[in-house]
Amino acid sequence: MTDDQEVIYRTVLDFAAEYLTPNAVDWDLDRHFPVDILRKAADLGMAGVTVSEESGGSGLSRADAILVFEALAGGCPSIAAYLSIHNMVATVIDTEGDQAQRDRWVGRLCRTDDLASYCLTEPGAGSDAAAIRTRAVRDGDAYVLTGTKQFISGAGSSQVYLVMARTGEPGPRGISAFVVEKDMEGLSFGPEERKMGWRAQPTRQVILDGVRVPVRNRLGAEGTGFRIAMNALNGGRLSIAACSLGGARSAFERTVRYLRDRAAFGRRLMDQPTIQFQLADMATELEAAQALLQRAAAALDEGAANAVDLCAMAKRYCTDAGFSVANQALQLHGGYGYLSDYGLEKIVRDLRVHQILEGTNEIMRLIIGRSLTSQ
Ligand code: FAD
Ligand code: 2MC
Repeated sequence: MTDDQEVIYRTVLDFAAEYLTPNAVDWDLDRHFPVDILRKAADLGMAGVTVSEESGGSGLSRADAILVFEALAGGCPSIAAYLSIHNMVATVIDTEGDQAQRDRWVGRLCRTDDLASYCLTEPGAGSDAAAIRTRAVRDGDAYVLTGTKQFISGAGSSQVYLVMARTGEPGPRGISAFVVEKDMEGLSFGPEERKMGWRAQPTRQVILDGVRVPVRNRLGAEGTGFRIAMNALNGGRLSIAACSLGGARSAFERTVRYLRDRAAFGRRLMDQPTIQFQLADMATELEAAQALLQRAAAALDEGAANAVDLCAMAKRYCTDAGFSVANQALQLHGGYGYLSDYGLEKIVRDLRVHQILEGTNEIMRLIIGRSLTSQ
C-alpha cells in the first residue's frame, strides 16, 4: 500500500469498527437497512468512491476502491456490498452520462440524497443477460418501459434505477440503458425477498408497467446498454471480491483471537499443530486472493487488454476463497460459531451469495475459458 492507501484503509477500518461491527448482527436479525449509516459513509466519500471529483465523488482508482470495500466488509459484508452496487451506478452515470445527466443525479448519489439500484437480471434471464426481455418502446420524447427485473438490491429504498431494456434486435446489441426514477408512474416493487444472507439490505423485484421514461434519461446511444452494463460489472466484480476478502479476513482474525483463549486437552487450541496448519492455509488463501485482486484492479485502472479476464478471475477466486475461509472460521469456533451472537454464521451466510451474483462463478469460468480459446 502507498501512504495514501494506508490512510484510506485505516480510515475506513475505523469507520467500520465504530458504526458497522457493533450493529451488524442486530441489523441482520432485524432485517434493518441502515440508511442513516450509509449517509455517514457518504460524508467520508464512500458513496462515490470511483466517481470523479468534478462530479462530487472521491475520484479514487480501482486499486484504492478495493481497499475501501474490503475494510467496510470487515464490519458488515451486506452493507459494504450494497454500497458497492450504489457506487457502481453512480460511476456509470458519471462516466457514460452527459453533463446534464451528471448534474442531475451524480452529486445527489455521492451525498446519498438518493440511493441507487442496478437492474439487469430478469426472472427469465440471469446468467444469459443478453436475453433480457424488458422492452423500451420509443413514443415521442419518451420510451415506454415494460418488464420485470428480478433480485434487485436496494429496490424500494432506492430513488435511482439503472435499467437495461431492449430497444432493438435480439441479443446484446439491441439493449439500451435508462435511468428510471422511483416516483415515475407505473414503477412498483415486489415484496421483500426472504433470503439466506444479505439481510441488512432489501432485495425485491422491480416491476415496470408502461413507465414513461424521458429520452433524456437514456444513457449513451441506443444499443450501447449491454456494453455499459458489462463495463460496470468489471469494477463491480472487483468490489464484490473485496467484500468477500474483508468478510473473510474479519472471520479469520476473530478466529485467531478465539483460539488463543480456548483450551482443550490441556493446552490452547492455538497450540495444536493441525490447527496451526489450518490457519496457515487460511492466511495463505487470503494473501493469494488479495494479490490477485490487486493485480486485477491495476489492470482495470490501466485499461489492460486482459482486464476483463483478470476481473473474472479475481471475482471467482476471492469469492470462493472468502467463503471457504469464513466457513472454516465458523468450524474452528465449534458450537459457538453456529450462534448468531458470535457473528461468524452471519459472515458465512453473507459471503455465500457472492459466489452467485454479479455473474456466477461458473460464468466467470466461461468468460476466462472463452478468452483462452479465442487466443
Ligand atoms: P441462472 O442463470 O439460471 O443459473 C443457474 C445455474 O446455472 C447457476 O449455477 C449458473 O452458474 C449455471 N449456469 C448458467 N449458465 C451456465 C453456463 N453457460 N455454463 C455453466 N453453468 C451455467 N441482479 C441485478 O441485476 N441487480 C442486483 O442488484 C442483483 N442483486 C442480487 C442480490 C441477491 C441476494 C441475489 C441472490 C441475486 C442478485 N442479482 C442481481 C441477480 C444475480 O446476478 C443472478 O442471480 C445471477 O446472475 C445468476 O442468475 P440466475 O439466478 O438467473 O441463475
Ligand atoms: N466487459 C466489457 N465488455 C464485455 C464484457 C465485460 N465483462 N462481457 C461481455 N462484453 C461485451 C463483449 O465484448 C461483446 O462486445 P461486442 O459486441 O463488441 O463483440 C458483447 O459484450 C457481447 O458479449 P458476448 O458475445 O460475450 O455475449 P454473450 O451473451 O455470449 O455472453 C456474458 C455474455 C455471459 C459474459 C454476460 O451475459 C454475463 O456477464 N452474464 C452474467 C450476468 C451478470 O453478471 N449479472 C449480474 C447482475 S448484477 C448483480 O448481480 C448485482 C448484485 C448488482
